Amino acid sequence: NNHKSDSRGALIVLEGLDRSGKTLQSRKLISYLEGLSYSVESWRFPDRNTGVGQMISSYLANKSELDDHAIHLLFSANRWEKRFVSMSHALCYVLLLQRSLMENKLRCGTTLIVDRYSFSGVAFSSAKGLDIEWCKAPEMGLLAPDLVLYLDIPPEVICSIIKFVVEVKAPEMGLLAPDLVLYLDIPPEKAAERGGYGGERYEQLEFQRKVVRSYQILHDASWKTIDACLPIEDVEKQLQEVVLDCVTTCQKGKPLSQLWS
Ligand code: Z5A
Repeated sequence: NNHKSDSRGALIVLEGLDRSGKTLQSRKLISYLEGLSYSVESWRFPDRNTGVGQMISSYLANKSELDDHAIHLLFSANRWEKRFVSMSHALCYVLLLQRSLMENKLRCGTTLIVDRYSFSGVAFSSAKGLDIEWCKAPEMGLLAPDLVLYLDIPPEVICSIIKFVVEVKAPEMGLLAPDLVLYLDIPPEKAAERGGYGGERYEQLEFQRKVVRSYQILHDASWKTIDACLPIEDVEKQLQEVVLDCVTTCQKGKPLSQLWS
């Protein structure tokens, strides 16, 4: 599927209230795209498998307490962790122009279906009363070093790397903006009727109503809203249509952009 040099995978995000069907529909989208022979991967936030993710998980399960600002920053850190490119050698790192794991995947032609992203971060924390601009800030661009040199290479190689880096354009530093945000729209009351609701910290009707209001503030014309109360197959069909369109556009070389830049 990856014929042109600037062809790439699409960054597709599913957002919505708890139990709106994001996980179910993410899985279905993955099977659908795989069936069409696209390279596709499923990501989700929070990623509970990392050290930061485990702290988040314990907080959500009411097993630990954290200041609202601190947990917001942990959710954000959980996304920044995905920028990390695990390389044992500085030369490889520099040759990849310090791209994040996410950017590398996209540029290698893999479409990412992401179950929740920065929009959840801002929607849930601002629903608690935190300032929305403060909530957006850690998603926009932490100061990152221009270059990290591992010290496991001979000095003469380091010199040639430094020369190389000075000559290449500085990479962008912020988190990537999705190519498509799919908002699975469901009234909080309906979501509460679905299986498994009520176990975690934020699964309370009154709070979920506030989250809806926060999502409404974040929502822009580029988002695609789907009625998540429709039968599963109908939601699936609508998602397939817009996702395929987006994947095709990205294959044609749509440039990547930074979130809220
Ligand atoms: N959070 C945050 O505060 N800051 C952040 O930065 C991030 C997240 C990223 C955990 O997220 C919490 O973290 C979340 C936001 C906050 N808190 N809340 N509330 P999570 O993603 O790990 O967990 P979740 O949102 O609670 O996901 P979920 O429970 O897995 O919901 P879902 O993925 O949207 O739904 P589902 O599992 O696909 O479906 C739920 C049920 O509904 C299931 O039985 C389905 O079969 C059924 N279903 C789905 N679609 C339909 C339709 N169309 N009709 C009927 N039944 C359906």
